[in-house]
Amino acid sequence: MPGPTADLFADDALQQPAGREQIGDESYVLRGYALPWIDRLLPALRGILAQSPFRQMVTPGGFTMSAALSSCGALGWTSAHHGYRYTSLDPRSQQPWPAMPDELRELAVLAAADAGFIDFNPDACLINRYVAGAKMSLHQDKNERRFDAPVVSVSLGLPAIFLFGGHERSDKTQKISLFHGDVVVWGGVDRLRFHGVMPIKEGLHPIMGPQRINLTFRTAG
Ligand code: MD3
Ligand code: FE
Repeated sequence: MPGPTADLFADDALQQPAGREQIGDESYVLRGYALPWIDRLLPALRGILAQSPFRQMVTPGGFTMSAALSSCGALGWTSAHHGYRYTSLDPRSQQPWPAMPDELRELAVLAAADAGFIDFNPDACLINRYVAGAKMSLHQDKNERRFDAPVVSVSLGLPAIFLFGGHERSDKTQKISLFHGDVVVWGGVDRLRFHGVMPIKEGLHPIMGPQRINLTFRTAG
């Protein structure tokens, strides 16, 4: 029987709390989850970037990454000719990375718990900045010391098409649109799946302007 009553009994309405989309066995998109936090997030983000500004990194293969990067928390991610790694000092300032602000940590911990990962204790938050045309090629995140902790990502600004692959680079990918305020949690069996971001389309976000900023919280050390 079609109509509104039938819709209530559709599979996804039965299995998913409102606004939560399952994209893998242990991965969820929490639509708009960060929106109530934005007014606290943006000043915190500004403070971090004043201390450790965005910079474009060069991959070990000699390519300049199109997304610019910063970090906060005890560990930050860097890339250079010798390879990728987490460091406790920002190589640019030779100072510790900015501390992870409580409101950022709280958002990530609550989102992880909502996706079933209790006791998430992130020690690194990578901050990626994409302008139009910037992308992130398909890769795995395996510089963290252990893989039992999830990764939590917060999307801000311009929309992106996220590519979610499998455990082999050649596995087919699903495309997932991510918008301002969306939070994604990946963990467990999905933690080492290949993923990437398609080139960002030109645009002007009313709050964030001509860019997308993505925060990813990890337990790296
Ligand atoms: C899925 N960033 O910084 S966030 C990255 O939107 C990165 O800036 C993308 O990939 C971005 O490494 C995607 C999400 C993400 C991070 C880690 C994952 C997705 C993941 C690990 C496993 C599976
Ligand atoms: Fe990644």
